[in-house]
Amino acid sequence: MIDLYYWTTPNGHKITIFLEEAGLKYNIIPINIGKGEQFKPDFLAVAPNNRIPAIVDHAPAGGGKPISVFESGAILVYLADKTGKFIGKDLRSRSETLEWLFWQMGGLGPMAGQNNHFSAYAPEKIPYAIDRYRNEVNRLFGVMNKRLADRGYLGGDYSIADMACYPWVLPWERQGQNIEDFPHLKRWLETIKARPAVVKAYEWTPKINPGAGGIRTAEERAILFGQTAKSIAEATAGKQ
Ligand SMILES: N[C@@H](CCC(=O)N[C@@H](CS)C(=O)NCC(=O)O)C(=O)O
Repeated sequence: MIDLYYWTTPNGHKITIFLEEAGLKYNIIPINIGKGEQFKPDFLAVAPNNRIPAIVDHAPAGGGKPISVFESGAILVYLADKTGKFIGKDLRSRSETLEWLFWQMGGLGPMAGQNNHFSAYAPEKIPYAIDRYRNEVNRLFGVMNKRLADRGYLGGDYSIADMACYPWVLPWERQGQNIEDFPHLKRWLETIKARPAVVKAYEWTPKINPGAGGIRTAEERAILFGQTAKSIAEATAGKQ
């Protein structure tokens, strides 16, 4: 059994997609990041970065005590290695999967996150920041579109690289993009959207976070934005 510390956000969806695709048994532990549950000591013990997702594998390969993993990319690699699924098997194809996985982790995810922040959440609408990140996401969509022009998936066969990118492409409208400008990316998006495991992964959202749709209240904003080392230390102390 795998414990998944989860919230209904793109980085959370990556892992439910994998777990559903691989047919692994898992137990969801909701971490409501709008309520500050990411600062609870039990969670920080497995996820020192106070961000979801994280997992604890109670039956690691080779036995022994449970293994905890934080960072969605590390979790996907861990689970792919554990199951032998959704990652290239030989040196060349494994490297290809990892290349696109790390491309997501270092590029698409952070840029789309900032794009969302400055266009939807920043109290001050700063055109330079909005343009900067919307353009960068546009460029990255173009990179994927080109990559997908002559192949079905980003990193070889359907893999953890696709699972990592999909939740960030799905909200393309919110990202200020027009999917019609990226026909190969659109075909890839529709193909993945139709996968039964992906449908099941997204069914957690209404169950766990009914009315999900972003950060709504002043309290949520105060918890999520403007975190510093000091504010985290205070929030953590308050939870002990
Ligand atoms: N690089 C991290 C990013 C994780 C991340 O940003 N998680 C967000 C939700 S998508 C979170 O937990 N936010 C809580 C907070 O900002 O306090 C990963 O890929 O796991």
